[in-house]
Amino acid sequence: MNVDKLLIDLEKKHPGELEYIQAVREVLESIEEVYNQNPQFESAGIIERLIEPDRVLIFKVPWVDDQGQAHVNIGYRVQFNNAIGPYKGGMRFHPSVTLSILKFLGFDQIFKNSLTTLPMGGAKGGSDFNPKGKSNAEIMRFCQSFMLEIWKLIGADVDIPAGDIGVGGKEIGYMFGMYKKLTNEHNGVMTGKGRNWGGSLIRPEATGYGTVFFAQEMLKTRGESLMGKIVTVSGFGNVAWGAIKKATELGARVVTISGPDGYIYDPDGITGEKIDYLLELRASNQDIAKPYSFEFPDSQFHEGKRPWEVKCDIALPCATQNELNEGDARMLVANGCKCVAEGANMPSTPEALEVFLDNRMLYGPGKAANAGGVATSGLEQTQNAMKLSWTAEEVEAKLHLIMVNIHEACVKYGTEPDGYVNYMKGANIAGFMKVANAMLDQGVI
Ligand code: NDP
Ligand code: 2IT
Repeated sequence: MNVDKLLIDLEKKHPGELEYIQAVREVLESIEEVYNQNPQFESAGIIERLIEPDRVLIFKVPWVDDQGQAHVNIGYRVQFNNAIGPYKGGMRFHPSVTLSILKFLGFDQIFKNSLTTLPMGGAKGGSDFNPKGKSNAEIMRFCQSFMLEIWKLIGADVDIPAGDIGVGGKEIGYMFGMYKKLTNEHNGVMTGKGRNWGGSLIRPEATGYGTVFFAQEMLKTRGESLMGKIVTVSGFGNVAWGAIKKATELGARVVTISGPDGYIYDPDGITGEKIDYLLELRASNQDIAKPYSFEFPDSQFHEGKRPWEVKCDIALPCATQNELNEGDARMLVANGCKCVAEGANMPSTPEALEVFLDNRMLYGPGKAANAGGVATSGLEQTQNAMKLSWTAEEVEAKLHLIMVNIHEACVKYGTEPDGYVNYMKGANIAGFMKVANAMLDQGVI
């Protein structure tokens, strides 16, 4: 494999798709050595076939607001690869959504889903629709219009969407309702469903819990734990919320959260009633950081800034892609941070990654550290197929085991001659090998 040539060709075919190229580059650079040791991959064109999505659906989503005004957004579903199982991945509703962002997310999802050990291929979808400030009726009409296009492409054994930024239980409910109406089938076609109609317990918390379990495993390799550690978290969405809950339960103190408007530093720790207050703000689609600082005066709001300047032992980026750059990474190192576990997808820029690796930090890349969300989606599918539901304890125990196993796979493939574990390389190689071998078995299709 010639990484430079592959990337030049890809950029020519897809000009301006920066996030997609960034995600592909990281994987190609990690797997180059093992790929070249397996000539059967080259002759079967595995990498050329893997870096292009199987198909992309792009469509118009017309909807009407509460004043009777019509609007149009763009909708997408990127079905990337289904070698090891049906297409699986979330939906993102955010004004920043582009095809490039959904292609990077769908591409990374292939390897993440492979790491979970469950039979799931990679996909992603979404829209540039902004749910912020919209009424429930507007969100419902949008979700229904969106589903009117994608229902033909998805199915419980074909492609199983779920949540991501801007898509939680409410949006899944509205989309599922329309799917049910169109097909007359009530099945596991989406995950993240309500707990009364097929949703798994622990799914809302699962990504954040899994990220903390992954951090716990990384810390163990250096004889450490979360007890007494200071943790900085970015975002305050589904992922950040779960991470804060679990980190606090394991004895750490979480001192930051953030939104696009800035971050909150709360030296006493973000726990209990403070979390309830944040959830209320989120449920009403409001910004969270500034109101929090008014409600809890011992905290400080840092407008327009990111939380990586705060001294911490562990950093958990849980907001969005490229939210932690080289300068932020250097600041974390200078402040004594030893461990970064990514709840978000690709939150660290390539330059930031270099800083983490050069400084021999415990660095858990998103496709390993946030795989607990999709893994629990997989567990939801299993419960749907078996037509039963597991208790919260059962689901959490399975999630925990999956995260421990993902950590082990990263150690197996990512340990360098001096003993340092490059989890990024380990995750990419472990995820890739399974998919590549499945593609070999299934012929050139
Ligand atoms: P949510 O919509 O619940 O939360 C997103 C959070 O990030 C919010 O706090 C939001 O702030 C903030 N945010 C969003 N966009 C930006 C931006 N451009 N700049 C700064 N802050 C921003 O999404 P999730 O918690 O589900 O997702 C967070 C990350 O985790 C994403 O990278 C997602 O891909 C990843 N992920 C999600 C999984 C899941 O199961 N949901 C699974 C694995 C990974 P505000 O609300 O104020 O806009
Ligand atoms: O990025 C992700 O792994 C998700 N948004 C969750 C995907 C899923 O299918 O649960």
